[in-house]
Amino acid sequence: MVIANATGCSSIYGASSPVTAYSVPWANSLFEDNAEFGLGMKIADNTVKERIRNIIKENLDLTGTEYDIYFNYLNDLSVENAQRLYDIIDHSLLEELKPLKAFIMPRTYFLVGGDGWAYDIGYSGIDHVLSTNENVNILVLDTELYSNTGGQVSKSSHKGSVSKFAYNGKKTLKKDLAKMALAYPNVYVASINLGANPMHTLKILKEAESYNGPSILIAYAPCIAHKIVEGMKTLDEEKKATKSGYFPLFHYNPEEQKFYLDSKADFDEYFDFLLGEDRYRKLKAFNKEHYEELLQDNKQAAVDRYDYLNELNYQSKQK
Ligand SMILES: Cc1ncc(C[n+]2csc(CCOP(=O)(O)OP(=O)(O)O)c2C)c(N)n1
Repeated sequence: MVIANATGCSSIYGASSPVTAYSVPWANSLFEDNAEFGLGMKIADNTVKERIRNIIKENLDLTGTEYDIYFNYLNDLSVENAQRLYDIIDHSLLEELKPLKAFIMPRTYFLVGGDGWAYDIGYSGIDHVLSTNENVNILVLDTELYSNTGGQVSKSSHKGSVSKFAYNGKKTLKKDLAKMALAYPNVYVASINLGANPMHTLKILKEAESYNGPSILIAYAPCIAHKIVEGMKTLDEEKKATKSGYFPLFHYNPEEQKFYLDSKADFDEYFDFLLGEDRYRKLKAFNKEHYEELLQDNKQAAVDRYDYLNELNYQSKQK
């Protein structure tokens, strides 16, 4: 596995040199081009793998008793076939292959970053990656604001949320990134939330990783800038976000061309969830005139979103 990380909390807290939370090859480029950065890594890997295949094809007659190992690698780049080749490469007669040893195994690419990256500044790169058929996985850690620079409003922020540059509450609705990604029939799209459903998160991560094409996973992520009234009990807060219908779980698998809505929603708990965080609770003080209307619109958008997801789920079942 290789990670391309956009600048943000995942890179700053996750990899503050000389310590790093990442135990896999990891690199950070810029906030504005992380999708392109990760796609470039994948294309470079494809190119070297193509060279490996060409070397093998041209020299199959030199492989002797190990012919099957080379031949199987050409036919199917599974982990098992790659491992067999990897294990014998040090004594291979194909000298040209030896310097390419590190590229023999298949690799999983994850392009990771926040919503400031994915919804805003780096969106055109994300869109480009989704338009290709490359096997890369995009993981969006959705805090619904620019966390690492202190909590500025982003296109992912909800209507009525208070943040920097939106002290009176955001005037417009949250951008529906999943809906935009669903416009590409070849893209695996999912909404996940660890605290709400850990097994679902795990299943989706595995399924997206094994899908041979682009995937985008939008993961709910509580943030210190949300000012959760009960403190940073993040797993509890995640649970509430999904249970109240604020952050529904779903996935679309292009292999089956099926959409699944994976969570229920109890909208009676919606305002309890909102008012459990100062980013919504403080709106009354900052915007006496419009706070009720903004928060009502926020809830209505959640109800409409859930209805839309439910409809997709229903249509999928009819197929
Ligand atoms: C082009 C550019 N603009 C601004 C910055 C400063 N900057 C670094 S991290 C960041 C916020 C990242 O927010 P987000 O993508 O939502 O990630 P989070 O910190 O929430 O995980 C900003 C604005 C930058 N690095 N590059």
